[in-house]
Amino acid sequence: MIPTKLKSILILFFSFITIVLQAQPVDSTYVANHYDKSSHFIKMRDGVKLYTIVYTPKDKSKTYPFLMKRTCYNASRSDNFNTGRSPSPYLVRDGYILVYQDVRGRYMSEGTFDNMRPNIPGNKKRKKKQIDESSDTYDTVDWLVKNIKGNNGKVGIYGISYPGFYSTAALPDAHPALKAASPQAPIADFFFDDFHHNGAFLQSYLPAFGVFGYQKDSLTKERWYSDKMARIPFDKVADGYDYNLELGPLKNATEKFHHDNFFWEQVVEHPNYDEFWQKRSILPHLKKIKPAVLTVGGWYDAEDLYGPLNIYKTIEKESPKCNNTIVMGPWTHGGWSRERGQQTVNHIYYGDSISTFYQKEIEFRFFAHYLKGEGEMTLPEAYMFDTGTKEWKQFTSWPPKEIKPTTFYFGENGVLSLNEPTDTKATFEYTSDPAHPVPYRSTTEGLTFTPRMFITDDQRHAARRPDVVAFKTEILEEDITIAGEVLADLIVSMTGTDADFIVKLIDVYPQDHPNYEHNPKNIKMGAYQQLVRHEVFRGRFRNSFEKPEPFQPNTPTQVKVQLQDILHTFKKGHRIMIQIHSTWFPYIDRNPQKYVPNIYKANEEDFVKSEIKVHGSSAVKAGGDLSKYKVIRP
Ligand code: PG9
Repeated sequence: MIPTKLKSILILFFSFITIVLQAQPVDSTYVANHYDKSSHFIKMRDGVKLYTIVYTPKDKSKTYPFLMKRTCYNASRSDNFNTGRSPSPYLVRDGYILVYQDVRGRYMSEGTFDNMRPNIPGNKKRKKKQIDESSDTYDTVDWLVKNIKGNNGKVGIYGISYPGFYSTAALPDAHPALKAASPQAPIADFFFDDFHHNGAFLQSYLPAFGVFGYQKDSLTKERWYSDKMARIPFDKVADGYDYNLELGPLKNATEKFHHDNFFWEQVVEHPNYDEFWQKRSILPHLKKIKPAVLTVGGWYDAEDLYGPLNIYKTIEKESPKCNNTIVMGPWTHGGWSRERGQQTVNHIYYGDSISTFYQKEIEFRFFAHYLKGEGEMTLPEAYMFDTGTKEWKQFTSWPPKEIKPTTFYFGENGVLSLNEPTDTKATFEYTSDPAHPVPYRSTTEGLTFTPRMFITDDQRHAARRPDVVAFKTEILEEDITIAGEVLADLIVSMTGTDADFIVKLIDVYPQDHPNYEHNPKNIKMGAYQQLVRHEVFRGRFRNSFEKPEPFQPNTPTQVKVQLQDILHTFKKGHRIMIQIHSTWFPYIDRNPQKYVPNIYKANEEDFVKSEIKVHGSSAVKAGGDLSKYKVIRP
């Protein structure tokens, strides 16, 4: 009989050993001891050579599948293992042939770079030496399986963010050896992902254009962005709100930062969803997909949330025979690739070792099954984390068919009601002034490369402004879970001829809510108004993203704002809040509110105040599959 005290010590010891073995990061020493590194210039069908790094396991007693990442962020940086830019420690330790490739026109590869290079449908490209990311992946896979010794003839591709797009672009007309793909936080369409949301420009992305707007300009193995980034005074600006307001209209940014940037010029010259953007969306090409697909995203990903949700849904609809799974967890952009122990977003705590769970129990099993034939494939259709109850849930479909939409109505005195209002003639008014825009952060923030931590911010700073209308439910007497899409079906009118509409879904904590245990900034959680989901819609695109239209002054007009999906339980004792306003700065650029053909070229005098009304017949539909609500999409 083991004495209790000794038993506790033994349990503690073996738990520690388990944690150490599990979490043991993979560093360059491990890689050097277990893998041989080689580099190659692989010739594509048009003769362009792409720089490709290959790590093959030293243990030659068996064959291995490939795990490949194609990137515009410098393949050589991926050498730096354990930084989230390489496969998880579990995959590296299990043994794969690891491949990293600079995409065409980037770093060590030849050719010309093109953002979200348009896919050329059909696999006849070979004969005409036509190229796209699908054909470059096909030619790379073909070369790898024929030239790298010790492979088992199967290839997996993965990548986060832009590499997530390249993982998705590999799917149309995929090489037969490509058996599994994991697009993670993938970009699907630059008019709805990253720096555009429904036609509005995310001014908080302004610096990021320094990375994507130059060809081989000083892009070196050591530095992943161009010298032009030095134009952005990151270290000299403490308050991004004031700095961007003083910058004035976006045309000043062109002169100040991006006058020689080919991508910025393309953004400025294509303010509408024209053929330039449409042909760069990967969604129309996700038909007859053969590889298994594991799409991964973060509910708090401020960069690419549209991408994972819409890639999964499009494959589900257009390629019903594809083994297609989606995972959405409580992460910011790419957060699942890093394990910090406590999973927090800002100061909201979601649990411990959530990334490890995903890496070991989901991603590892996906690749082992499809590339090594190991283990049963028992992953659910949708593995989704409820950001309210803070637990994983599994669904047989996403959006879940079993969840019926809940409709909220805007009532008098800011009441958000489940009951249709009797007086739909009520209006809720505010004066929107581009010279005094609603701050998007509740704290002061400098210049950002991309927006990130605002996504769970307290929204009380906005709720108290006269240019924000806020509606909230009574204190909930029971939990309400919203799972799926959210649509704000607004009826609005204005004195101006253009406007943006920001819609926010907010979880209002009770006054006596305890503070979180893991809360380094010592944020008080009583009465906190936590942002759950937001979206911005540039009203000129209400009937078509390709053909914008001005508003007729003082004329009630419908504007449908689709917010990206959520899985959030609003707990008993909390309230649900909706906020609506028309500026959110510098997260998004300011709408002049006087209709101009191209806001990127607007002048200071174009910016005018506007008296805006939200009409009582507006409503928000939340949860389930709202596809039957005909949101105007191209
Ligand atoms: N989706 C991310 C991004 C794209 C464009 C500009 C800035 C960021 C990314 O690829 O990291």
